[in-house]
Amino acid sequence: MDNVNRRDFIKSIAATGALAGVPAQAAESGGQGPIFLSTWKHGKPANERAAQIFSKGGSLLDAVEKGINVVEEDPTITTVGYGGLPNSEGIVELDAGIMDGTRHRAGAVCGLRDVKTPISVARLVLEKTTHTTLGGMGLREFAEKMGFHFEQLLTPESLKRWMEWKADPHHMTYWISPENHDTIGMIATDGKGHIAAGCSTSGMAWKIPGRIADSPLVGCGFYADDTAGGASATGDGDLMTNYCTSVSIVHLMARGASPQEACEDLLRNMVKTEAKNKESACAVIALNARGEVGAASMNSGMHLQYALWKNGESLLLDAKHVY
Ligand code: SD4
Repeated sequence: MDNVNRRDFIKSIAATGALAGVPAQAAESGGQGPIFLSTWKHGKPANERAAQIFSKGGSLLDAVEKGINVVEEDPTITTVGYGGLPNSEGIVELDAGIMDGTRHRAGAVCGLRDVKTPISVARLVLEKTTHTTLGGMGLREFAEKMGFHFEQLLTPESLKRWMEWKADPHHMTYWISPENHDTIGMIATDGKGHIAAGCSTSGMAWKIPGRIADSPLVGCGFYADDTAGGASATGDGDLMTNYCTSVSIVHLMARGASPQEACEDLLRNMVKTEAKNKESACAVIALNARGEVGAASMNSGMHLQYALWKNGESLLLDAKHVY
């Protein structure tokens, strides 16, 4: 049976219920192995850990969580977790979220202080509560109850950078415009039709305390749905939140777009609504259960590298820019 006929055949028996309980995309995937797709260079070790966890029998969510932990725990990465640059008061505030595309459920944490691994706290919001997103004092108490240790997240390097920023009389603030980026976003498929996604960030350096952007918001920084695929976003989250970036990409895929088409369409739509978005620092990645990958940045000023783990190979690739 050639590929097209095989797909039609699978669709037709799926429609009759003969494959009840098996996602149509799983049937179509041809049983390829797991795939891990992450943002930026640090996505490579994250994917490698995720693949290792999965190969040892961990779930897809375990893989995404533990993969993202690698980046969160690395003090040399100044945009995620421990060592992330702080807010304007010199306090590190972390955002993270994780979503299970099978249960269609997420867990997320906003502005978490003193815990190195916010994605793991988000995972427990998903697994241990009927809530989706926690923030404020209640989040701190939840993390404590779950056994997380509070520790100083500033490293000598991030403290030095904050003090330099603070001492500069002309320093940039978020009452004006943005600075750094490099969030970790990860999307995974098990090759059998299941999708999971996660995202973790320290947000924009020197942000106004309490600022929450796209990364911990379901449908903005991350989204996963077994029936269509998953997506994640990196860059100017204050802007992208207004476009519900990740869910918009997944909905485009649900209507038939490939992950690459969906990523590019989303970025083009942002420019259709507001021409100056062409200059913005926005980038997205997407994956469907057939193992097709998409990655794009808005313009050549934002050069997105993304990491792909597939068939035992761990690659770092350059995303296309739309403008
Ligand atoms: C934020 N979107 O807090 C995040 C930052 C980011 O790559 O993704 N940087 O706005």
